[in-house]
Amino acid sequence: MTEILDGLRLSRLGDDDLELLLLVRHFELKLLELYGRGDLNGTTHTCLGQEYVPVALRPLLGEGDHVFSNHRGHGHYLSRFRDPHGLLAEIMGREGAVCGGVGGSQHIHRDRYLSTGVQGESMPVAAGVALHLKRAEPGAIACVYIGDGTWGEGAVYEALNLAALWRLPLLVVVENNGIAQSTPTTSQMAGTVAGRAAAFGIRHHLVVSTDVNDIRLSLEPLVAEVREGRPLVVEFVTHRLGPHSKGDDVRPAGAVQAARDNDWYGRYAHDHPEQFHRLDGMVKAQVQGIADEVAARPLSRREESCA
Ligand SMILES: Cc1ncc(C[n+]2csc(CCOP(=O)(O)OP(=O)(O)O)c2C)c(N)n1
Ligand SMILES: [Mg+2]
Repeated sequence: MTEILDGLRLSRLGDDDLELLLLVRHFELKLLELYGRGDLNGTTHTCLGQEYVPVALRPLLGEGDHVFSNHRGHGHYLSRFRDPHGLLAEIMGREGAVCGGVGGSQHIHRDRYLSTGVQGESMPVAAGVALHLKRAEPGAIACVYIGDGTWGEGAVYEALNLAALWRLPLLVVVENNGIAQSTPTTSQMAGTVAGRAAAFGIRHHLVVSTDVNDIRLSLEPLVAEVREGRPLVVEFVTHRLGPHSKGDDVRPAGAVQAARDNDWYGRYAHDHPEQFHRLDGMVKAQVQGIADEVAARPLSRREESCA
């Protein structure tokens, strides 16, 4: 999936959306910097290049909906809560951490948001929650983010089977960045995501655009139908701009260049320079301030409970 996504001009976003996109971008860049300096423990997977996916979905998901995220989940969390302080404190193990500092980058629980680093694990859980919502809170949905590589997990198919059979309000968002750690999708996936969804009679919608406004327009009616019990797989053709986690990028230079060419960040700067430059420096400085402030906090304590 290295071809150019869309050569079109990106439409202008409201300041609020652009600020959120930039927040996720600078948050992730800051994390790589902190890891590079040895200021963080454990691991992290950034969503650099993929920020627009949860930002586009943000207004389509309400507080009553559940979101299940994965190992590459910072953008999912920030799009839902706009809480860079709590997330960074969680990753740095500082006071004010969302889960008392025991979840780290990949395992966050807050209200109706849950992430896991175990690939595929969230699919049956999301299907179960969708069943509960269908019975107890009709109109609410469970949204689960998975990668292309996660389609190698059997649990995905058990969940799809029940979602179709029981007409569950389940929205599966696939961030197909063409690679799973170091394995290109073409080397591990027979057939297509669309074909696999079709095998269960589940609708599939392909998104190749990186234009947040366009994506929202196309998804709005489809998500409304999910609320009525029509499960849906939405597959984003996207690009992982950074390494799999921190320094482990084994892709050929051409693949990395294709990701850069498609990156919304440079394209938006080109298409809307005044707005971009007005907000980009501001958000970058905000993230720097947040990092300084959180790093100066005392260590989190285990008794700080998960929200
Ligand atoms: C069950 C399981 N197997 C292996 C891993 C190690 N692992 C973490 S991320 C990853 C690749 C995931 O690829 P994909 O689903 O395409 O998501 P992406 O990283 O590209 O966002 C692997 C193999 C894991 N976390 N869980
Ligand atoms: Mg992938």
